[in-house]
Amino acid sequence: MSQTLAIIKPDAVAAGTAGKILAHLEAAGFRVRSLKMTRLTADQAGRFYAVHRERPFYGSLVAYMTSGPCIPMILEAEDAVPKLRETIGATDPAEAAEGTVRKLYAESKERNAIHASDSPENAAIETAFFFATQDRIGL
Ligand code: FUP
Repeated sequence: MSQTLAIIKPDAVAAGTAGKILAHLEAAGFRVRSLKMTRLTADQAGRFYAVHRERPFYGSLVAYMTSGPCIPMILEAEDAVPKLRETIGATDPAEAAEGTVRKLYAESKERNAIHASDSPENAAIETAFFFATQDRIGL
């Protein structure tokens, strides 16, 4: 078993679809190992998406990610990182496969309902970003 980090983003929390997304992830075979609701500060969102700092959408992305609460969680499954990327679908819901979380619940390429780590290395970094050691269940 392996773990990855997901975030149900502010658009989905505001739309009231967080529970449906959680049920979708569990039905897809993921176990929730830790979960909380938090509202990111601009500093936190900026650091989380630092890789995109030079991109034109960076300011807008940080504003969106701080616009309301989000739900970071640790998910566990076999090959959790690639499995979750497949389950959530492409960044832009217009390009996401049928039945994926983003196809079903995302509003737009920016307001796209969910984040998932893109590598085991980033999963470890992003998990530590949100969860203290004692809250990382099953590690
Ligand atoms: P993903 O790994 O699918 O979340 O996508 P990226 O790491 O490429 O992008 C991170 C976030 O930046 C996306 F979830 C939404 C935002 N983004 C935009 O708003 N516009 C873009 O053109 C690309 C990404």
